[in-house]
Amino acid sequence: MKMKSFFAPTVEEAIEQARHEMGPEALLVNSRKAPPEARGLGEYEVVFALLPEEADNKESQPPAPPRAESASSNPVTLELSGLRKQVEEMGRALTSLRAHASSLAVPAPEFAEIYLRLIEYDFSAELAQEIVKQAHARLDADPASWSRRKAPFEASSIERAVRTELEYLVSVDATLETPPEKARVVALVGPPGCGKTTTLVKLAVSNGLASARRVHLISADTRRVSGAEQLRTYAAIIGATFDAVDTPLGLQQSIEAHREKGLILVDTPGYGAVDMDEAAEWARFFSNQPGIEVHVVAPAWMRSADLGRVLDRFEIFSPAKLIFTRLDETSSAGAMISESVRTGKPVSFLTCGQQIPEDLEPATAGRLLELVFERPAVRAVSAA
Ligand SMILES: Nc1nc2c(ncn2[C@@H]2O[C@H](COP(=O)(O)OP(=O)(O)O)[C@@H](O)[C@H]2O)c(=O)[nH]1
Ligand SMILES: [Mg+2]
Repeated sequence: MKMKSFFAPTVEEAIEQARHEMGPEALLVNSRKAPPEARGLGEYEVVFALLPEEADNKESQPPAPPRAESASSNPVTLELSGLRKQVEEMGRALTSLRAHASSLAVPAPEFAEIYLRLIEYDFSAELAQEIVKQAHARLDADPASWSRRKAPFEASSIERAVRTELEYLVSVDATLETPPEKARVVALVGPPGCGKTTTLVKLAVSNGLASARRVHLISADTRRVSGAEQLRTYAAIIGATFDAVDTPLGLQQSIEAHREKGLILVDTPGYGAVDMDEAAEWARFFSNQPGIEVHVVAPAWMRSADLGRVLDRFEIFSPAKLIFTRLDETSSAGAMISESVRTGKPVSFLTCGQQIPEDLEPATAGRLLELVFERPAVRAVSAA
């Protein structure tokens, strides 16, 4: 069997290259984000295979004899014979694809398109495979499909089953109610510029002041000269009390002093990849405070792999939930869903613009799925 990888900026382009070079009989064996060491060649990798007899045939076929100039020069006859050849080629490709479906990343050939769509929307290859596998099992177990067991499932049924699977997988939790007799304390952590301070003020208004709940804001962002000042100004505008703190002890004292407030929101400095040593002291403190709920804030447009690295970096804070900002700058929810599933953390809030507090939404499965299913369809890509 001849196997070859093709790299390109999109899965479709990689498939086009493969088809061009290996011909219509070649089988799609796998598609995935290119591993980091091969990223220079293209963002996506597809692997195609030619089965032995096809590979052999291709190589050992004698050159076609010169065509006789007779009835075959008639344009209609030529067109018909061209079409017949195409149909035969498609039939051959389909037959071998069915026969070798078990070697594909999908449970049946008709699932290849939705699988590639999920990859295109930046779901991780592992999660896309799992979703497609479960959707297939769901359809297969449905008595309504038993009579048509031998026929391929229809695209609309596949999409419904994948949607159901995603609804089952997506986890959201936007509750910020005050526990009895205590304040609800929430801290936002994340990389610089991801929208922590803005989101914190949005939360203060929509989950606090709008429901007559008293709010206390704390900034631990004293690394930068103007870090805490931004939040102090917002606190004054929205009429919340405010403290700036330099140390975990200072934070603890500020929380204690405002226990009677319904909602205490803590802003933190943005830590880039090179700043994580500095983050260690705060991370230890937050990890040891079960009364403080930490949410990691990250932009929704991050690619799955980068988002994964950011979330892993902030794991030292023992975060409970994820907030995604800048939904207005992306149309893909694959990375958010993949990472929420991988880390086992629910998505709490989504933000979709700079307006305070309008551009904040409690996360819902429906909203995340909308981003997967109601964006313009990627051009149909079929493995057959
Ligand atoms: N387009 C867009 N911009 C946002 C969103 N959330 C925050 N921003 C902007 O991103 C910039 C950085 O936000 P900021 O809250 O200061 O980030 P921080 O450094 O994490 O505290 C500001 O200009 C915000 O107005 C959002 O959902 N969409
Ligand atoms: Mg900030």
